[in-house]
Amino acid sequence: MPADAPSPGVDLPAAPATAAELARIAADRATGQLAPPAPARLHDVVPAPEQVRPDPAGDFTLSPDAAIRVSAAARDVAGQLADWLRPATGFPLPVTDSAGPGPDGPLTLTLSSIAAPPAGSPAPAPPTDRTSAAGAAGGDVALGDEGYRLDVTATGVRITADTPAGLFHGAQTLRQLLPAAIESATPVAERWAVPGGTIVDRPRFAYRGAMLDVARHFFGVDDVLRVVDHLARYKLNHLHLHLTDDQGWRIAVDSWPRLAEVGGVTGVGGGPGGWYTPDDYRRIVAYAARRHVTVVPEIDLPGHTNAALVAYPELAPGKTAPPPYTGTDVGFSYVDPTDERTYAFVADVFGELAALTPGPWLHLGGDEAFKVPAERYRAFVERAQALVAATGKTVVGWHQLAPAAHVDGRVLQWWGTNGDDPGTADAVRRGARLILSPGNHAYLDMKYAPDTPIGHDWAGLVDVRRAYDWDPGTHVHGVPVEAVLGVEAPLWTESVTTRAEIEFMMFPRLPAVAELGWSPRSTHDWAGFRERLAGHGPRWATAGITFHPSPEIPWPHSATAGIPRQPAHGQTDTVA
Ligand code: TNX
Repeated sequence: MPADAPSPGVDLPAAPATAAELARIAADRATGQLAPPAPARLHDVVPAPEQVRPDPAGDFTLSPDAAIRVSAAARDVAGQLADWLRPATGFPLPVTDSAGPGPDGPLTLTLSSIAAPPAGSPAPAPPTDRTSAAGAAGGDVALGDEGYRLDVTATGVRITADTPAGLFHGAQTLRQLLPAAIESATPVAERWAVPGGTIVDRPRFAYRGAMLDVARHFFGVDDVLRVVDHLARYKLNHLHLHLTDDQGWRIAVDSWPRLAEVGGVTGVGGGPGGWYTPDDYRRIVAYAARRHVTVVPEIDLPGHTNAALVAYPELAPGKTAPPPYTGTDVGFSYVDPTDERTYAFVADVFGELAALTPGPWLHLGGDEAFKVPAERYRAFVERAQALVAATGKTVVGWHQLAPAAHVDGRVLQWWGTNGDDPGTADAVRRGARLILSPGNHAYLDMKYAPDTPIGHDWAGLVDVRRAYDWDPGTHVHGVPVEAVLGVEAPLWTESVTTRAEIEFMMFPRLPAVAELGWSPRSTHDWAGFRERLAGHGPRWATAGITFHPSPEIPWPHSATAGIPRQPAHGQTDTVA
């Protein structure tokens, strides 16, 4: 089979009754049909690391008496690593202080926050340079805020980084280098081998995120925490929560209590809705922070505000409450830009949100306010930007904010489908930075294929190749890579109602976008990516993560006959 031919994938049900059923069946079939995975190779990591130097003589096997030895600053990451490894191995994996007495034997995992090569180990040869001049200089690179170095030798594994975030990313890489059975929640008899060699790794972009729309359909705290775990696996470091929209207001605001109490009880399709209390929100923020993920809360203004108007008719242009909205149209609602009460509301809401949010960003929306004339819109968002800036946070907004005056640090989230966008390029010239979320590549709510049972197709179909094959550094004409803060994959939830459906739309596209955000451009290679990604299917299946068994990916499988398939991107659906 040529490298790019569609692979016989995992069986899909002929006619799924519901999307939830499809997701469940996909997960079951994936578990049943995936062949025992091949051992991980050092190059198999997603997102692709900056430098990889395999050393077959350095393979390491984790044994029952292994301990994780750490410096004080690395304790929390070590605790999380132990939590990932204990269930499947059944090993105790004590976390011990590297400064104190204790075993320093061959079966020790060491996390250290000091960027130095392992004591007593031979100086490693320069890693293969897959990317940059840094590698050619001998792998002696500054690891920065999020980078790490992973050394696997026959006698141990060491992760070094300058920061806990770097150690955490290194620990996630180590997790991927163990057999897929490491994802099991119960002990498995397995040889816990890690391929030998050295990885030196740093992100290409500082901002790597995903968005969850909790407004169209509400998702409880536990669902959000699980999404944080998904992000963290792939080194994404921002979770954007779309907290408000026409169909529901999802965050309690003390000074305007009806927003949640009245505006929060609806959702698309007439569901019960829901909202986060300040403690719920703090729980999400704290859980994310421990995984080095920053929460970016969005209050969408001036449009997408029907739920707020139901709660507070004084904010409505006609001063009468509209009926609650549970459909999926956009662009009809807006807060009254001519009333001073509206600006008090904006200041109060962002003031409370800023106080709850340790991260630097507040997202003020700005999209699809079709009923507000251009000049009024501009004046409104300029005041709203100033009110956000007055909280001490940095303004983020959809790229419709582009015509407004620049405020210090302003970031625009670009969701266009055509990179020819002079208005956005002009805003960048005036100082804005961009988060890239092109609808026809990064939108996780687009269907994979015509028969995907949930999702939209207004931006086209987004299969895995389309999610992967674009370059955030050159995507918008006239925007230099230096102005690109990073990438984000948004998941709008008009048609997404369950945790399984969230995962079905995220996997396997989320890792594709994650790789664009993290990996150096020189590693970009669809043929290699689909091979590396294939090995993650058994991991997700073992972890109970629902995924779309995309026919573009050569999943390990045992059954090859009689499997209905969809055409891969640019391919026919015949088997070579
Ligand atoms: C456009 S993308 C929207 C959302 C919808 C989405 C559906 C953006 C900033 N606005 O209101 O949910 O399309 O794909």
